[in-house]
Amino acid sequence: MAIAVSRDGHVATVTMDRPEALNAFDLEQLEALLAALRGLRDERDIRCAILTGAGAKAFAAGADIKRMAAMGPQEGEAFGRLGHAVADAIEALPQPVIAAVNGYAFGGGCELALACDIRLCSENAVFAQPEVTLGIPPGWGGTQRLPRLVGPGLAAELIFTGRRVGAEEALRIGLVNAVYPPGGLTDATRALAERIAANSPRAVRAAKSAMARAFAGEPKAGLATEIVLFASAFATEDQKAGMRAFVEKRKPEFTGA
Ligand code: DAK
Repeated sequence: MAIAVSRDGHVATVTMDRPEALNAFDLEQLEALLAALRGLRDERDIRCAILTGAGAKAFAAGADIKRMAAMGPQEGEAFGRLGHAVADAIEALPQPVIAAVNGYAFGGGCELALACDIRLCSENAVFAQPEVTLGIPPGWGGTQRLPRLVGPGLAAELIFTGRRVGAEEALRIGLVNAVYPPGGLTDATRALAERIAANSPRAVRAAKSAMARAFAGEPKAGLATEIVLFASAFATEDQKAGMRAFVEKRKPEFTGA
């Protein structure tokens, strides 16, 4: 199963479970994740959710580049809309969502972590928005959510270069709230979730709902623009060149076509 959901008391844990591809998202996995999130929405007994990745290496290495390599603009747009729907579903869950980032969080993986309310990570976590190195811009909300979290200048540097951010830097720039040894992340995340779950669920939901207003209005227009720009990248030679190079394990040469 690509997505596993477990429940313990008032806490649900959603695990992206495709470790052989570092939990990269294909269409089926995204659909399963969306269904799992929508299922939690109506569970009154669940007061806090945790999103994490299976295995010791990755939270999620982003969208499945091997699948995306062959996509044209229409498929690209559909895939992008599904990724947006998942990120929106995380944000729209009435319960708080904590990302437990246990390794690589690249591209769409980083963007899903950005859509969570709180991010904790292990010392081996690595974050990146490497899309431009693949011939596409970020497409699941990174252009809107990363600047809000770390500030526009730093977000611009990270998105325009695609450079990797380790756990220590992630903590310093406010990308994560705390860093734990790899063996300690699960317990620490669980403890935080339980602390939240011990509070009034009604009050916590109301607080989350009110805080979402900080993300209403203009940023929604930004997200819509992002989908259109992302989809048009799938009509370019650079997208083909970037993704083909990843699949063939070599460096791409971009012409701008
Ligand atoms: N997709 C598919 N397969 C992936 C993958 C990915 N994103 N990441 C890793 N894998 C696969 C590798 O190909 C490899 O498979 P095999 O060769 O064994 O068959 C296996 O997972 C293990 O990976 P590595 O051998 O590469 O492991 P390493 O430890 O050497 O390196 C790495 C780990 C995370 C540094 C490396 O795997 C890597 O650079 N992966 C790519 C990460 C990346 O660039 N992610 C961003 C993807 S772009 C959309 C909007 C947004 C998006 C999509 C659509 N629309 C609006 C249409 C999202 C875009 C992205 O997320």
